[in-house]
Amino acid sequence: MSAAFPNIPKIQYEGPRSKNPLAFKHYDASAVIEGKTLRDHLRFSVVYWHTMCGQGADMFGWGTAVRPWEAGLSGLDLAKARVPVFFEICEKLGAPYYAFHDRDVAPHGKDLKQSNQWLDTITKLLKAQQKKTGVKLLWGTAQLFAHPRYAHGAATSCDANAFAFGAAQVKKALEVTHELGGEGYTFWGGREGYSTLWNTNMKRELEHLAKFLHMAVAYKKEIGFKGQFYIEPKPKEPTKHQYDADAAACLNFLREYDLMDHLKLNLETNHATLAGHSMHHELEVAGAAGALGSIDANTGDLMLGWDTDQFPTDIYLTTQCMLSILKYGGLKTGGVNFDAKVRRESFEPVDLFHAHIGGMDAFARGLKIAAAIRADGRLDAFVKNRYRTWDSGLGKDIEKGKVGFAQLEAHVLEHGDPKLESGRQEFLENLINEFI
Ligand code: XLS
Ligand code: NI
Ligand code: NI
Repeated sequence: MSAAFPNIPKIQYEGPRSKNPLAFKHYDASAVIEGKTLRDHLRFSVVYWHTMCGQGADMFGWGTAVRPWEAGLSGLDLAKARVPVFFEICEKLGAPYYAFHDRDVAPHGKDLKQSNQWLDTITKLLKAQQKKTGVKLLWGTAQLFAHPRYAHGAATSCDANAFAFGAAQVKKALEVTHELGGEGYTFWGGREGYSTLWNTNMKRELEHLAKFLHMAVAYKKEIGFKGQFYIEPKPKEPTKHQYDADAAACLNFLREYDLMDHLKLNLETNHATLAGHSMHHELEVAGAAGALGSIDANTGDLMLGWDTDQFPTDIYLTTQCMLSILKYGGLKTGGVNFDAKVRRESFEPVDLFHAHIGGMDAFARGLKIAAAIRADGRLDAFVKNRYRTWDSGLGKDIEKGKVGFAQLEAHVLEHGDPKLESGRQEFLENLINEFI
């Protein structure tokens, strides 16, 4: 098959002075920062769903995307035609990973059996392309939200038969992810939530979700899949309340149902925004709990209240992401996964390249800036100094559990008020701007 992008070369690093839109200005894959290449720090991943299946449709209009490789094709033939094109994109971008849902690589069949057969057909093609290009699978997942059978959710459906269908789909998706050497598997609760509490038994639904995940853990073990499981928080859309609302809610759920050892978090920027948090906050919540697994790198629009899945280009955002990621020891099995789509107005194939190049460069800059801030040391030193009363004497005794209220009262009676010090927010914001 001829290449889908004959006029687009392999994207090269040309440095910050380059004016070539099809070149990296900052992402020099083999450059080394803090002892690791940019390639290994960032572990970029391209998603199959937006990249190959996104047509630019929204609720007011049908698709705009012009995709020459799709002309005249549908069903399984279309699914087959997309595979080499997708890998050409990953290869030309030099992205080492990809991610997919079962039902975006292969179509829905008339029943589970046919869907599984079609998925097997495409899995063979994916495997061959992985081998040919060296692109690897970051994570797989099952699409448990598009089909009408999941109108009430999958693992949290009111109907045990829908739960069963979801389980069967995840079983197959796990097998395929394993077969393709996936380094992880993600659970995003597409419709695991409610639209109205009038018809919902929340406690029962949460218990079912936990059961579902425990079954997945058991099956993972059974087939010998060693990849990392992730849960991806999102507060709303499509339901008005999703049980996996944000990092803290996910951690609480994992702890309550004894799943902490089995899942880490896959955090998505736009979902953090919808939850009323910054991505930085979500990263710190997950990192502090030792559960920072992977990120879905995108961005929302603060003027819009839905998951716009835009490509990340904000250097403050990528700097914060990389500061937290470096602080918690870097991405291990996870990656910087572009769960992002080009705008409806950006309907040409080349826009897919501009979008990914921009995201990769933004993260490369974020990484360089974060590393420079760390090397400089002033930010860390400020924070360390801010907490110095905890490093010795009274603070240390409190942290060690050596004193109680009575001793603290005696301390106050002797020493009186604490001496107030400025938090220096503006000073620190200026300090960060030195690096950006
Ligand atoms: C949707 C989610 C989804 C997951 C994978 O908002 O971000 O794309 O990442 O199911
Ligand atoms: Ni996502
Ligand atoms: Ni999303």
